[in-house]
Amino acid sequence: MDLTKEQLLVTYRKMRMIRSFEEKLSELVTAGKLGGFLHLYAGQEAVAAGVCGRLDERDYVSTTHRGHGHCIAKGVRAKGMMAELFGRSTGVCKGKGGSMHIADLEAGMLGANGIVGAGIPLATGAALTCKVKNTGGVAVAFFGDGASNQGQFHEALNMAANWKLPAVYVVENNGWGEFTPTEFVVPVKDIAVRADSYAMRSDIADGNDFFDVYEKAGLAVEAARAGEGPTLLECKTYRYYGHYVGDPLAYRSKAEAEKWKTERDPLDAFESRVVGDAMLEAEELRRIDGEVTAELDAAVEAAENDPLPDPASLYEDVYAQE
Ligand SMILES: Cc1ncc(C[n+]2csc(CCOP(=O)(O)OP(=O)(O)O)c2C)c(N)n1
Repeated sequence: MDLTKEQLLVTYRKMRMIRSFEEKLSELVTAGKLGGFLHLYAGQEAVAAGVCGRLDERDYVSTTHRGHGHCIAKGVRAKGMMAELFGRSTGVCKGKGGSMHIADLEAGMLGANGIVGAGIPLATGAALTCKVKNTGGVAVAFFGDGASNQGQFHEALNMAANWKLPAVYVVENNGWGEFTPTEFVVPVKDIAVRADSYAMRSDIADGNDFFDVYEKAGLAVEAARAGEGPTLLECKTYRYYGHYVGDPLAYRSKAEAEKWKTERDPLDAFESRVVGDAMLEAEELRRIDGEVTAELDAAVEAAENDPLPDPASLYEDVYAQE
C-alpha cells in the first residue's frame, strides 16, 4: 500500500469530519436550531475519502443532494460549509446556496445538485476542459444508484467514452433510492455492467472499505490521466440515516441498518486495519476525534453568530463571470 503515515492521518481526519459533521447536523435539526432540507452521507465516508485521496488541485468533483461528504473530502472547509447551512454571508456560497447547492471552485468542487443525475454531465464537461486544456486533471462525478437510471447518466457516459475523457463516474450503490430498494428499479445486479454498453472500463469496490476504494479509484484515476478514458466505479455501501433528516424510516428494517453499523462501519474498519497493522496508534485517532469535535463546535458557534447576507447583495453572483 502506497500510503504514508501522514496520508493515513489525513484520511482518518476526513472520514471522522464527515461522520461528525453529519451527526452534528442531525442534532442541530432535532434541536430546532437548523432548518432546510438535508440528506446525510454518514455510512458512506470511505467512498468520498477513498476516491478524493487520489485527487489533487488539478481535479474536479461534482456531487448530489447527499454531497457534504464529497465536499469535505475534496477540501471544502467545514467552517464555511456550516456557515452556508446556516444561511450566513460567511458561507462558501455567501449563504445563498445551502446544502444542495454547495460549490467551491477553489477546491475543485463543482457543486452539489438537487436534480438527480445532473452532476454527471457537469463533471463530463469539466473532464472535457481538462482534456482540451491538457491540464492533466481528472473530473469525478459522484452519484447514487437511482441516478444511474437517468438519461443524463447514459448520455454523459456515451460521450465520455467516445471522446476518451479523463473522467471517473463513481456510483455509490447504497441499496436505496429515496424509499425504494435499488433492486426494485434496477434490473442488473451490478450497476458497473452498464459501462459495457459504452465500451468503458468498470470496477466494483467495497464502498465501506477505504483501502479497496482507494486502490480501485487509483486505477481509474491513473487510466484517466494516461489518456485511456473514463471508468465507471461502483462502490457498494449503505446510508445510515434516512433519505432526508426527519425521514421516519418506515420502509427499512432496524436490523438491516444495525447490521451495517455494527459489522461494516467504514470508520471502524479503517481503525481495525491501521491499528491492527501497527500503521497508526489508537491514541492518535482519539486525538483527531477531539480536534474534529472542537473544530465543529467552533464552526457552529461562529455560524450562529455570523451575519445573514445583506438584502442588497441579492443579485450578486447570479451569473458566472470569467
Ligand atoms: C430529476 C429528479 N427526479 C427525482 C428527484 C427526487 N429525488 C431526490 S433524491 C432521489 C433518490 C436518489 O437516489 P440515489 O440516486 O440512489 O441517491 P441516494 O439518495 O441514495 O444518495 C429522488 C428520486 C429529483 N430530485 N430529481
